[in-house]
Amino acid sequence: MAAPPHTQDKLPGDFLWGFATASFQIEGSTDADGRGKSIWDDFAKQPGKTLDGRDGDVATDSYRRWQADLDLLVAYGVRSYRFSLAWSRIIPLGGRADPVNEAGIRWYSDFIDALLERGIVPFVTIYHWDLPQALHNRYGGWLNKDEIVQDYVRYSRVCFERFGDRVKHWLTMNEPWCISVLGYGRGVFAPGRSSDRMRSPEGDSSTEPWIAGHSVILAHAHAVQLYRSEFKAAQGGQIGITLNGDWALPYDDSPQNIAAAQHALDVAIGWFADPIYLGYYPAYLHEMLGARLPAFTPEELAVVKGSSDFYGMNTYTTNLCKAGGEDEFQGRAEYTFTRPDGTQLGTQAHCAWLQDYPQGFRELLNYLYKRYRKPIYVTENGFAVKDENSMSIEQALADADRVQYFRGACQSVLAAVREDGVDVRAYFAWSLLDNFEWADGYVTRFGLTYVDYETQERFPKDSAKFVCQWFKEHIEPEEKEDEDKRRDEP
Ligand code: GBH
Repeated sequence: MAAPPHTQDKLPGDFLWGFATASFQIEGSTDADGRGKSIWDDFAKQPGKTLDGRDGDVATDSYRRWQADLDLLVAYGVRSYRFSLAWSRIIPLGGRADPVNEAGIRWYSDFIDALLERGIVPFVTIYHWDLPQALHNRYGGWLNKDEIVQDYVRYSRVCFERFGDRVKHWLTMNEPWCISVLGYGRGVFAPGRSSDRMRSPEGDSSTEPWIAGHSVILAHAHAVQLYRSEFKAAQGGQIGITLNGDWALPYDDSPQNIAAAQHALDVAIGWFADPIYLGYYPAYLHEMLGARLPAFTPEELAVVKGSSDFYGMNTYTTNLCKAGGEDEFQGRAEYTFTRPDGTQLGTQAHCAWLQDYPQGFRELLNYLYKRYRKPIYVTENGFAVKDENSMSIEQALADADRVQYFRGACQSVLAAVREDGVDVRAYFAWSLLDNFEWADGYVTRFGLTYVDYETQERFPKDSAKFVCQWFKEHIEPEEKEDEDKRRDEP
């Protein structure tokens, strides 16, 4: 596609921007309208699984307060909203022979209509970690490739059939690394399996995460194959996967630390991106895991390779990487934010794993575009201000560190597009609202909108105002033709 003439300081007129959320983190109403249980329902209730001991039963009450969320999106003037579907609302027991739940389907269908009526493009994640509990109980969920692939494909079929006339942007999976490593390796996320007997009564962290990851890749790929063969011609949408991945910098310029940074990327990103975009697991994964790495059959590989129309990118930070670590999930690199001279890489967030380093975001955009050659959709990016949860609401709304984070991030996107020639087409800030932050409970707040959990009232933070203003100023006016086209869309 020939690039239209443009100004250096603006993004193309069709650039999509907005905010992202995920079903279990916001919906609450876990018993409403025939929803089945997900693996997060009871996991969060077990002692010690969340920082504050709280669960997702209410969250931001968005299943009931969807109108308030919609009003926010309209007030913010977003072009798009990324949210996820709860499998257990659509097929309560999850499996391919289990009944679909019309009430759950209706809720999402109405919500999609409401977005479209307001000119907001729905960007839909099919799976953001809330596996139906019944599938875990029946056959071990992601550990059972043959079963889960068929069940996931059937679930995806229902989504395409029921929403695909209106949804033109699909994400199959959110962050397979997190599903695999945090759910089946470190055991900090549901279903909480690991070799750590203090944490989990069962599990094998040396094999299960790699097995789970393999299933996730195959389920994704088969759902994409289904979309392309039966739905794409009529519905005309795009479908892909979204991967988490942070930039990796060598701690210093020693050869072993330079190698460590590449190994970190090979496991954080290449584990999934290399098979999906290039058609093979990274050599380093074979080297590190040997026979523990599941193998694709040639037939499977034919489905996996090329199974994403774009690169969906969730990114938050940059890690300095040192060789000599033990953690296979980081490619045996040790991560730090402290430079050799003792200074910090950037501003520290509330969670230990996150510092603000916008240069790293720009470098990662370049790395991914060069390596995988796909248009990039940034589907998550965000920051949790330190101690925000213990501030007064007024203090929390003045979230200067988060404003600073998004200023850097937005400038990195613009520079990557206009100066480096990277094809970035969308940007979603995580998150529309403070919400259930998984193992952190409600302690860590990622929202650009503050949620008062006593009243469920929503208050825009300074960062929300900043991001909205920035995109209003930095997107070229759409050509007349495009506007007409958009209005004609269903
Ligand atoms: C995203 O993951 C999620 O998609 C989203 O649901 C979540 O709310 C958001 O981040 C904010 O956390 O120290 O072992 O726990 C981001 C990628 C990768 C970031 C794992 C946290 C910590 C590993 N995540 N990382 S661990």
